[in-house]
Amino acid sequence: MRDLYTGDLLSSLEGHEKHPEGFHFLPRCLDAPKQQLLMADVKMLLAEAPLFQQTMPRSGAALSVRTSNAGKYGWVTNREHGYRYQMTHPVTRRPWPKIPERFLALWAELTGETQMPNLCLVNLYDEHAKLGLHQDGGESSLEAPVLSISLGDDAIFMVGGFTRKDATRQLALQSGDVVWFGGKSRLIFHGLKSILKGTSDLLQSNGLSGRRINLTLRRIGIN
Ligand code: MD3
Ligand code: FE
Repeated sequence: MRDLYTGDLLSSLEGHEKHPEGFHFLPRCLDAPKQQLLMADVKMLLAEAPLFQQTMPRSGAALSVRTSNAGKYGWVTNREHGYRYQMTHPVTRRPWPKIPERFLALWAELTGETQMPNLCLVNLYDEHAKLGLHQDGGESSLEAPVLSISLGDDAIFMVGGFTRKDATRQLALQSGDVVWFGGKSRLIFHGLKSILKGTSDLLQSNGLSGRRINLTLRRIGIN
């Protein structure tokens, strides 16, 4: 692991236009009609697997985002059991719904991967929601990329380096933006600083409370 913290990847993070190796930012990748189709899928998904409140390991503090999942696995956390992947919804105890076909088609088209993701995390942010600087779980397969779709209000995202202390730069994510990244860039610290309330009415016009939805597709390997 150590070698991931050194080398030219870090210096490549310093320029504002530059992104880390393996990091692809596709601004306005999805037009308004495509965003509406994705929202229709999200609504069906949430009807089957309602949003729930996650809590942090140990402290039990509530995350400000509400969450659901689709796919074979879901990412869940609570005070008692900490972060984990599990095959059932913690409230309904049912298996997660299938990942909508449209999400899979985007994954294949944009990443060129032939193997499909088995986890789709749905994060819903209200106007005050934030996500502190963190590194995504390194236990999942690092060969597969991660693809993230932003819908709704603009957000100020923070992209750091390979240690918590590294400087962060800000990336504005708008509705229809896609970020996908693989390789070492999977281990970069990142977080969500703020939601720019009222920059989109995509959620409201679809009858959803909250300001922004992020869909994250991953393929995790659980042995
Ligand atoms: C990683 N969610 O749930 S990942 C998470 O907007 C999470 O809800 C983000 O981080 C969200 O763990 C979406 C999008 C993303 C964007 C840029 C990154 C992840 C990144 C840059 C470096 C590393
Ligand atoms: Fe993350």
